[in-house]
Amino acid sequence: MKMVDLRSDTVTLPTPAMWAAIANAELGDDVFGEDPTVNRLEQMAAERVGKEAAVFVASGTMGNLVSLLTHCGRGDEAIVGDRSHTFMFEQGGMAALGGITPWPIPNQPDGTLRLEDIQGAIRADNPHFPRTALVCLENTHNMCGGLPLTAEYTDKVADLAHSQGLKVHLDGARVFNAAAALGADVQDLVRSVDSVMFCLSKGLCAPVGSVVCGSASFIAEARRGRKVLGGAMRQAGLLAAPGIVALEEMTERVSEDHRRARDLAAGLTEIPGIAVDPFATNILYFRLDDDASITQDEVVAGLAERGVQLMGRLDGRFRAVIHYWISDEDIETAVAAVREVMA
Ligand code: TLP
Repeated sequence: MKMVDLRSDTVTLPTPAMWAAIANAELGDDVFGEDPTVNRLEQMAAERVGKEAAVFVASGTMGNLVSLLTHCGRGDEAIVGDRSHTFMFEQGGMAALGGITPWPIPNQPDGTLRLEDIQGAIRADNPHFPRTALVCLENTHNMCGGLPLTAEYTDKVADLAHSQGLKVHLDGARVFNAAAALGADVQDLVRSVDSVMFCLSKGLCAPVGSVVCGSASFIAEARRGRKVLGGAMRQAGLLAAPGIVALEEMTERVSEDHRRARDLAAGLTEIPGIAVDPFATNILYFRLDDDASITQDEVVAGLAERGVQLMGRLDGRFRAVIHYWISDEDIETAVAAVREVMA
């Protein structure tokens, strides 16, 4: 049985163009700075988001950690959303490996942090307190409906942070989805942040890797962070080559995924007992009505039996993520499967 895998856009396999790029990649030792394919990817990535420089890293988690280690010293504090990936799903790496204290403040349902909450979390200069060094944002926001943050909102946060001597890091794992959903230029979405990490291996369909972008001096320091984490790879052009295809061919097409997410939402909304959360990109959350006579686990298992995989979140929601390998027919299969399970 063909599985319709809606668990995540991380499950995407390379496209034929990516396989060809892997087979033909020109390679060298990237630790000597001699892998031409990695160098090209880094240059393209920096230009694409409008920053001076970029460094290729193994994963989004590594990219966020390298960025945090670069912005913050031991004992510094980083203001993060309480539903952010960095806070919830990265093993507390900033604290465990960097001695950085996270200060989680509430993510609003749209993924934003209130400016008043950020202001309230910035520490006074007092020897009792850690020093606040950084504010982290996430765009699109994974746990908050996959919703995008606008350039104007990001600018406001950056103005506030910069006025108090703090830096801003953006977890832009899916920032190209944000750009497509808002009809915005990705450069505007990241223009005011000091660093941005984006993933090649999610909606952009590459098999491995993320990129951290920022000023030349920031990236030079981030390379040291990547090295100490064991993330400096050798002939990494094998991995960078499909990343180049991702940047060249895949950033615009994510709006097709968003259209399929709307189709899925339209189908699910018709099914009694299902409520769909607000959404705008390739991530769609839905939930069972409060009086449902079926459990979350039963729904997930029933769908799997019908060839549809998705995630049941701890908070009772279901998450379906649309990606390159999901077709219109797959959306129909998914809607039909949910209808059957709910019946
Ligand atoms: N998110 C994954 C899982 O960790 C849940 C997913 O399936 O959505 N930032 C954001 C916003 C992310 O969603 C993720 C991955 C990461 C960072 C980490 O990226 P990787 O998995 O490459 O380390």
